[in-house]
Amino acid sequence: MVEKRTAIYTEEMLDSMKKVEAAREANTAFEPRRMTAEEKETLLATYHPDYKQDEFSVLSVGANKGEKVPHELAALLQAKSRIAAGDVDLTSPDYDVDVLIIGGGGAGASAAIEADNNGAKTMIVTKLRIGDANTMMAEGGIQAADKPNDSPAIHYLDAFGGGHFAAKPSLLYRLVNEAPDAIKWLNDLGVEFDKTEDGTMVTTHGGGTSRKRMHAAKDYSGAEIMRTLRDEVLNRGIPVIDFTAAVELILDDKGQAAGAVLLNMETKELLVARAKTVILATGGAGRLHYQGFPTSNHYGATADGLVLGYRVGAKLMYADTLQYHPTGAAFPEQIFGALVTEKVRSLGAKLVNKNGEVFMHPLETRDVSAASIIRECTARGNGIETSDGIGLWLDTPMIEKKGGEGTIEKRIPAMMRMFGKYGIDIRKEPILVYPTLHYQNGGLDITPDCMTGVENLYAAGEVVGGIHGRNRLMGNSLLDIIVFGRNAGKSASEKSKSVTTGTLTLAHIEKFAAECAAAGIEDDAVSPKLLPDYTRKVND
Ligand code: MEZ
Repeated sequence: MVEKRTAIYTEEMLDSMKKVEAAREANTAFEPRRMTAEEKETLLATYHPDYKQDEFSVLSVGANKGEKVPHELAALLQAKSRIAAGDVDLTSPDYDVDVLIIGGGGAGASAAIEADNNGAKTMIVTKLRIGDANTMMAEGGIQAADKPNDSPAIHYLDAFGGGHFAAKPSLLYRLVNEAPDAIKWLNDLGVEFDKTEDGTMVTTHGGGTSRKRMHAAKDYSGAEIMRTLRDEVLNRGIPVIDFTAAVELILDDKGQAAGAVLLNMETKELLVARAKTVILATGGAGRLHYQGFPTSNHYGATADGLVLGYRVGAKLMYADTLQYHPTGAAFPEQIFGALVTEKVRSLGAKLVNKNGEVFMHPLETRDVSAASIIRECTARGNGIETSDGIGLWLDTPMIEKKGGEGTIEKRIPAMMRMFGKYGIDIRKEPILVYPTLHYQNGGLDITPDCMTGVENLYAAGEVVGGIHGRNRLMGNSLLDIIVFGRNAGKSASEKSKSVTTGTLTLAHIEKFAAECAAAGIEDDAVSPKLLPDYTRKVND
């Protein structure tokens, strides 16, 4: 097999693959030990990107003044607005709704469905199209403790420990307790979860889970969930304004959130949406490429909601902690950084270094796994060079040795197709992986009812921080977008029934700019970023 692949692999790769093949039988049977708590702490402090102090800036203004966030995020949080208050006429809004939802991913769609159920006049605005979101990219599954040997309490303990005991207890409590109902809700809406012939949901382990509670739709669970939610939103006739970004929140003269200034991404026209309540569901920040990492995120993941919320006074929680998914594709270059689902390891593939040695338990939590891979490639010199950097083997043929022929095609067909396009048959050959920027653990600080510190401003999904603490377990993100998306829709629509909106104002723009100037910030950068910039600079 290896000999046939000389066209795409380097000599070093081919030599190393021979060692991996030779060790496969023994490696499949080998049960690596788990690291001790002390070993994990030392490993993280030395190799995890969150611990590199020189990659962070201390904020000089705003609700989190004095706290550190990645340089790239600090620049956006403390940048100028894209607009001036006089650019729009706030007295004659283009849209007038009860609940304005900013973001068209899984959290935004779930919020819209529940707000609609509650009789609210609801509208989604999204800078790309509904479903262009990290939800769509999620692969391995969604957690819920709904099997007889499991319980929300056990789910809580797994997630709390995995997040370094830092999760906001009230949020995590809500996440795990409402998980079984979230699965039922999705199933009833039409999500095609993997089931056995008698209709029982198939569940697997993820890193850091003590029970098999990962529910999946093969390895495109997020796409299947997003398809279902999008259909439901559209079938209900909830208005969705595509290609329209929120560039500034609007407050009223009582300091309550009261709408947003929108930018038509095609015509560049500015529009005003007035709303009794606003839900931020703008997702993550992978396209900021913190520390130069590639990302598994969708094109629009540029931290917009953090910027919008921060500028009107909302507080962030744990904005200094990111998730680097241990297994991003490291080769070939066409899929550099793309997600290789953790389910590959759940099904039995182990991480193997260039000498064919298994160097860690495959289901350590993500931060520990990522740091372990980085150590193996850097300090230990056991990585394999690629055109874009370095990687290690994820020995996918082990899956069929363990689970039998056909397991890969049946359980992870999208992985098989993604690598197959480049001539790599993951049933027969291992694949090269390296950590990729996957998720922001931090974000807006909310109550269990999804309220931020700004009256009538709610948030749900990846834009929120604190649910998972300082590290998230696999499958708890698809879960949080459903649980907190639904809650945001219910809370914001209920609140909208008693809101009287005052006079609209954008006075916060000047106030924030004055604070920045007083702090000596003179950069001309504007935010939110909206889209990443991949244009080559002259001299590149
Ligand atoms: O929760 C996730 O991030 C997830 C399911 C990713 C994956 O590895 O598939």
